[in-house]
Amino acid sequence: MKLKQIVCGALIAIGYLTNPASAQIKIGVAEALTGNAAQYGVPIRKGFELAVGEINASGGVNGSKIELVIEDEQGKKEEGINVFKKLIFQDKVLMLFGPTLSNSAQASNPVAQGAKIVVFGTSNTADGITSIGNYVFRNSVTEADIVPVTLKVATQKTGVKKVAVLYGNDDIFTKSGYDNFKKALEALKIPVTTTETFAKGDVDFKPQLTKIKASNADAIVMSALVAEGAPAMVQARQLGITLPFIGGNGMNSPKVFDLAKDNSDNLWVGSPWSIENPAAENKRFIGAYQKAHGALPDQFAAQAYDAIYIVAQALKKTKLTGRLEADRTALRNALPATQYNGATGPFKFRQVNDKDGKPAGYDAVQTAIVMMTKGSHYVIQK
Ligand code: 1QQ
Repeated sequence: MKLKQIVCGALIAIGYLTNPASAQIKIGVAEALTGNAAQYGVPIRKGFELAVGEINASGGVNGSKIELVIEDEQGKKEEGINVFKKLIFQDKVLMLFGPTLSNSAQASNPVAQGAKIVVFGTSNTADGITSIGNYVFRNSVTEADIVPVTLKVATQKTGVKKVAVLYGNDDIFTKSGYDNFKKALEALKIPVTTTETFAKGDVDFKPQLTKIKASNADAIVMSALVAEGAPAMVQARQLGITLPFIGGNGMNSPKVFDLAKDNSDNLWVGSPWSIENPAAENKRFIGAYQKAHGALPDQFAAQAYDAIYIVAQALKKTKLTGRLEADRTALRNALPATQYNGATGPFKFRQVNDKDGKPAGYDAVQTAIVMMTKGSHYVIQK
């Protein structure tokens, strides 16, 4: 009896114990599990669950199991803010993963920064997300880092001399992709024949594509989410436009193959992750994912999977006390130095500045792989 009390008391004292009986580390997940952005959010969830399952099966982190508290933020800013508040203040999670879209992250991440709790994006690639503050992290490589590499390889390989640009002008991510493509095109001295825009939810891209066709471009640079980008590819082919598409993170999803089917070839993207990367860590991940979920993973699942392991590494070095505020800050302080070699290859963090030039959050440092779609596969282009 006495021993039992002592053991129980010790457990409460030594761990961040949301559930003293099993010593769990509660982590909040806010991702788009319904709506158009679920095309990214569902694989993200599966990647998290796979990694947590593996870690817990091998004894957890310093003896504590990880528990995910999962919420659907629906790819909407307001829902992002709502579920962040629920996870932070009601569920009292140690840290947060999410949200799926940069558009939502820009609205919800200030809530996490204000509450001094780590918010870790695994799929946000727009400029400015980690400048929100020093509790904001991501392992998704930014458009600013990937777009110049994709553009360089794609234009060199295809001999492209001038391009047309098509982008969504009402989303933080698609606008940021556009800004970065524009910069990279200027750096490579590639002229733009015409710049066309669309909005979220649009279904008819033929007016823009007709102008693009008449502009005599050699390729179409497109910053889009897959819900609009895939139908734009289909309609381009219907208009007899056979030009290469060069895209950003939004087009690096096998959903392109489901939506654009036979019209999905000749799309160029870049990412640190490729299903064709034969590294042992990646092969192990792909095999485990296939076994767990009965389907092949995508980049979004891979980044989510690695993110859990990055946090687990940091947690191993963190002395959790059971005092929520102190533990949230201790995890934040352990993260920046964490390095990891997982499914997406060698990874480390790089600190960025806020808009006043003061040190803020952390971006990913990783190497981009450029790929082109062929026969419903992303094929590495060396
Ligand atoms: C962002 C993205 C999307 C394409 C993926 C979820 O990169 O919103 O930042």
